[in-house]
Amino acid sequence: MYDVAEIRREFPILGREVNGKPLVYLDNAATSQKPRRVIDALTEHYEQHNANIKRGVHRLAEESTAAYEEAREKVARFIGAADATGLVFTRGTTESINLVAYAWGRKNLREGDEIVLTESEHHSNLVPWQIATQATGARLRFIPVRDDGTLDLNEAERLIGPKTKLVACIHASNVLATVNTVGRLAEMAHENGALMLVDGAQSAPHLPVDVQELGCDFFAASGHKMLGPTGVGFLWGQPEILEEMDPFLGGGEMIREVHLYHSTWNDIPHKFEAGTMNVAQAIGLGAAVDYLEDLGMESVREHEQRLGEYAYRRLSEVEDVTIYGPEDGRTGILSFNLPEVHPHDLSQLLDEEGIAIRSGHHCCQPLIRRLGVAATSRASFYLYNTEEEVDAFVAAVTRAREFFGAFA
Ligand code: C6P
Repeated sequence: MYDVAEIRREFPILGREVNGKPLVYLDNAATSQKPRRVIDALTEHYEQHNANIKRGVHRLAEESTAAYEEAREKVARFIGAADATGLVFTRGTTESINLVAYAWGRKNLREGDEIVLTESEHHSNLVPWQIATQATGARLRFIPVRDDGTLDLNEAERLIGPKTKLVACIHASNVLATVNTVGRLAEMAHENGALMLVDGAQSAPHLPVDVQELGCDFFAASGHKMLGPTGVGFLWGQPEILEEMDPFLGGGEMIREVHLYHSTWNDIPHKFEAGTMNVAQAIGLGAAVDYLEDLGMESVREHEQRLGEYAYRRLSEVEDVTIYGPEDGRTGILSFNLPEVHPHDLSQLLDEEGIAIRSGHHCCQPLIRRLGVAATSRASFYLYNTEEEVDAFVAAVTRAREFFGAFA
């Protein structure tokens, strides 16, 4: 039984007030709040076990290393990986994609090769590929987004061909709330001998994910969006592909032997974990994954879908509102605009009522341009949000609409 009131009690921050009003936190696509269990895991690590990992043979080093490796196993299981050898801890989605763009891209891309992306990519799944293609002479192609916020798969069929070396796509959009059929794109990529990278920043926290079912070669996500601490995320890659890749960063622990003029590399995933990692944060992410698994990702998805549909319906009632993205199959994200209200002014006005939303281009400037606007307002829901919070949000938006409308 999914009990939101009980869930909310586990998130200390949800009990606070902002501007004298109960906090209504609707900026979950930017970062999620943290349950007591994750905060406790960090505290316990620092109070009881803290040591550098993979280096010492003393008790604390062994305990820290074991907890870190256990977190790796948990995250690998959470995304349906066959085992943890392909699971690399990073700082987050951005670093994970940069890792692939540098370590795989520089080795494998040549002039004439193509990387196929979509018009709806977050900057972190666009800029690294711009840098990689500029360095190698490969070029970028883009699958268009249709007016309803879904991908034009006919155009994808046309674009993905023998020159394609990699297809990279967001699983779920942080602006449009679309869930993309990345499994179909993976098939198209593989039919042409290309690899498939999935940006799971907005899917791993919200939907059941199985990398084997998706058929992708790389999957990237951020811990801080899925109840975990900031500073940690992961890249999962097919082990045999990771084996063939060059390292991304050089330094301690990613090596096997170091000589003055050359070095050899450690086994995966350690080859991609240079220097002291964010140990406590990885352990905290393990605790976050335990929490999500206890709730069940099917239940999380159902709750968010129900709440998202309710919010979509309620917000649609506001006069002249434009909501972006498809009507069906959405995640719990609502990007919208009101004719006389600048998104930043709306965010500020809502903040006065204790309601946190985001406004701007959401690090998706090409997509925002494609929508024909300069910015949008965005409310994003998570497993602890309620219908009462949706009502408070819609009431505040309605008041803002009337307030700004009076000056129009
Ligand atoms: N989107 C948002 O408010 P990092 O910063 O590495 O944890 O995640 C980057 C990222 C990559 N892909 C997608 C689809 C994302 O949504 C994000 C982060 C936040 O929408 C911050 S811009």
